[in-house]
Order: sequence, then structure tokens, then C-alpha cells
Amino acid sequence: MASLFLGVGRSLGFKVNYCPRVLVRLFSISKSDTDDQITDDFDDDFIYERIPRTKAEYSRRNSLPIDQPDEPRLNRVSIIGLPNSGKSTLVNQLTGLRITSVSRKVHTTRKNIIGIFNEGSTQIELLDTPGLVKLKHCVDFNLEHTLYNNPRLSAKVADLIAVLVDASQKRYINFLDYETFKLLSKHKDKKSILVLNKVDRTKDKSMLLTAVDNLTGRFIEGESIEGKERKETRKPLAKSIKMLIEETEKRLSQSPVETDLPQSEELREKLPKDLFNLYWPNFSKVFMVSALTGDGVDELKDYMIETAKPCQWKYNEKIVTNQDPQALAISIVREKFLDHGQWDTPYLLKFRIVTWELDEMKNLHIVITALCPKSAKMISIIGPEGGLIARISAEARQELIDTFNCEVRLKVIVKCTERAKDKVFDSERDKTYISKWNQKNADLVHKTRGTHD
Ligand SMILES: Nc1nc2c(ncn2[C@@H]2O[C@H](COP(=O)(O)OP(=O)(O)O)[C@@H](O)[C@H]2O)c(=O)[nH]1
Ligand SMILES: [Mg+2]
Repeated sequence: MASLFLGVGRSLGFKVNYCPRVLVRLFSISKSDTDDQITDDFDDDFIYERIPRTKAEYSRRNSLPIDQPDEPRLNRVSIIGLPNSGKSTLVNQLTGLRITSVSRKVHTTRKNIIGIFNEGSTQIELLDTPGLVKLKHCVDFNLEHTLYNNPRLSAKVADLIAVLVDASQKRYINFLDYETFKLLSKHKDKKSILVLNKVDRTKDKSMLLTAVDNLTGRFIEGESIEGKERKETRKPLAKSIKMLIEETEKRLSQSPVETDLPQSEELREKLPKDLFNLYWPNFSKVFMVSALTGDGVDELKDYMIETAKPCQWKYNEKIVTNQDPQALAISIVREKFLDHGQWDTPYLLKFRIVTWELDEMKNLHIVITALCPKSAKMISIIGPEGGLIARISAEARQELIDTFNCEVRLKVIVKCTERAKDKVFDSERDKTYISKWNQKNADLVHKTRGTHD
């Protein structure tokens, strides 16, 4: 089997590091291999500070009773914002753990992910959400419904809505986007805060003040911002914005998926010419942070703790996330494919855990397959001579080490699921290409450097 694999690898011109023992193990995977090999380190003293390493440990933590502290307090914080504004980075920074995936590409977070941290008798539940997009966007790009529903769902259950804006991008700091405005209108009685993120990338700090003015309309909790030099230029709470909020609420009550700006003739006359001049006058507070470096994040954290309401805790103190370790590992590998892959190719991939073992030395052995439905895309996933997949694997392995706080041996297998007969060939090049990929067991196995058995 190993030689067959190597033959295929060589015929495709890829450099494949291999070790016969690994391949034998790889090709003789049985169902029991996919279960966690339970080495129960559940009683470790460090258990609070890290993410569970096995599904068994994850389930056991979840089944623990919740010990309520004296005078417990809880704050459920929904973190919403446009794709790439840094929501997941912020959740990781606030929890001090690598709970959720971060990537330069959009739509890395596909559904709500919960991160939890406790401070004294206060529990903070952070809801990391997919980027806010219009329904039309989800339909056009055939995205999962969770991308549309989940941010809206999280705002519904939250005590505090934190709107994250990428302050390093001029186009985001001039006005609030309508999807955010709509969500805030729908929950206008809830506490909300504005968080300007990526301040480390903003060289011109006056831009940040302009952003605050533009996004709040110079209003905090509906009141004008007081300030000597600001007073002169302060604009009154525009009637048009009040009307727009009312109109938006009315339309949302009729149809919760309404996505366009209100277009009624009467309203259009009264609204500013530039309908995109939106702001939210009811933010309780504005924060300027760098989720990446941690600048300003402590102030935000303190605010979340201060505004927590007396309420029973929802989770046992040992629980840090609702993500099971295998889902987390998949999201890390996907994130690396997204970071390095071309165009939309990485979005086509489906991931499966083939092996997940925690050995007695507390090393994790993970094998993940990436299933690619299109043979023509394989080359852009693997890269010339397998260079890209090597980089992806190495980076994913490092992230996994940081996440699980232990040594990780990772193998990533890219497998093409397209069958030749399903494909209409349109060129000689395609024919040879596909036939190569459809040879029996034409999986490309990449063994991450440093993982030789
Ligand atoms: N320079 C800088 N980059 C950031 C900051 N926060 C997030 N990023 C980067 O922005 C990109 C998107 O971040 P991510 O957390 O995935 O955004 P999300 O889509 O809103 O969850 C990633 O490349 C992050 O490293 C920040 O404060 N400063
Ligand atoms: Mg995200």
C-alpha cells in the first residue's frame, strides 16, 4: 500500500515525506481509532486554563454540576460586526485561550461559538458570531443558514451587544452598516457598546475620533456628547434617524428577514439624501481596542464584569467553550487552508477527523482528511510539489500545540472525491489530470515535518 501511495505521489511530482509505519496505520484505520483514546487527565490542576484535549474530557466537564458562588452574576455578551472586524480575535484575547478561529479570509466563523471566563463571582459568556451579512449574500453564495441566523440569534439572547468595527478601514468608520443598524433597532432596549478595533493599524488617531462621531452621531445613550470643542459641531439627534429606527422596527415586526432600507415615498423624502449616513445614538459606551495586541481589552473586560447582572451562572467553572476539541481542530485546519488557499477553493473543502489519540505522554496524534469535490482544484490546494499543504500543516500543527497546550502530531490528507465518469472533459489536459487523481488510493498524504514515528 505504501509503495502504491508513493508511486502516485511521485507520478504527480510531489515531494511526500513518508514513513511506512505511518502509512500502514493510516490505511488500516478502524472505527475505534476515531474514538478518543482516553487517557483521563481530568484531575489536572491546570484544567481551568486550557481547552479539553479529548471528547471524553469535554463531555465530562459538561456533565459537572454548576457550583454557584455567593451572589453570582452573569453577563451574556454578543459580539457582532462585519466579517473580518476581529470578533474571534477579541474572544480569544478576552478569554486568554484560543477558542475560536481567526483568518484573513471572510466567513471563517460559520456559527455562534461560546467562550466563557469567570472573574470572582461573575461569569461572562461571550458569543462569537459569524460576520453580519444580508440574506441575499447568503443565498447568492450558497452559504449555510447559520451565517445569517446566528448573529441575530445571539443578539436576541444577549444582555449586552458589542458592535465591533474595523477602525483601520476608512469605509467602515463613516457610517454604520444597515444590517447592524437593523439589529440594534430590533433590540433597542438592550445595552449596546461600540468597540473600535484594530487601533494598532490606525496611524492617524484623529480618525478614531471621527469614527466615534460618525458611528454614534455624537450621542451616547441618546444624550449628546458633552465637550467644549465638540459642542459647536454637535448635531441634533436627527429626526430622520428616529424615523428610520421606527420604520425599521415596524418593518422587522412585519417581516423579520427584511433586508433593504425602507423605501416608502413619504420616508424617503424626509431621510437624508445619503441614506447610508447611519449611526446609532444609544451606545452606552465606546471602546478603542486592539484585539490582536490586547491594547484596551482590559477596560472592555472590566466593563463586561461591572455590567453583569445578578443571575445564576450558566456553566461550571471548568468550562471554557462549547466547542468540542475535534470541531476546534477542524476549524484550525480550515482556517489555515483559508489563509493560504486561492480564491474560493478552500471553501469547497469538507473536513473529517480520522484519528484522534491522546497517548500516555499527553501527546495528541491527529489525522484529518480534507475532502475536495473538484479534481481541478487539487493542485491549488496542495501547491507545487506539495509546498502549500506542507506550510498549511506546519502552521496548523503549531496552532494546535498552542490551543491544546501539548505536543501535537498532525497529518493532513487531501482527498479528491470527484469521480472521472462524472466529469465532462473539455481538454486533453483535464483528461490526464483527472485520470491521475482517480487512480486507486490517490490520496495525498502529507506528514508534517518533525512528526516522523
Ligand atoms: N492589526 C490587527 N489585526 C487584527 C486585529 N483583530 C483582528 N485582526 C486580524 O483581522 C483578521 C480577521 O480577524 P477575525 O478575528 O477572524 O475576524 P472575524 O471575522 O470578525 O471573526 C485576522 O487576520 C486577524 O489577525 C487587531 O486588533 N489588529
Ligand atoms: Mg470570526
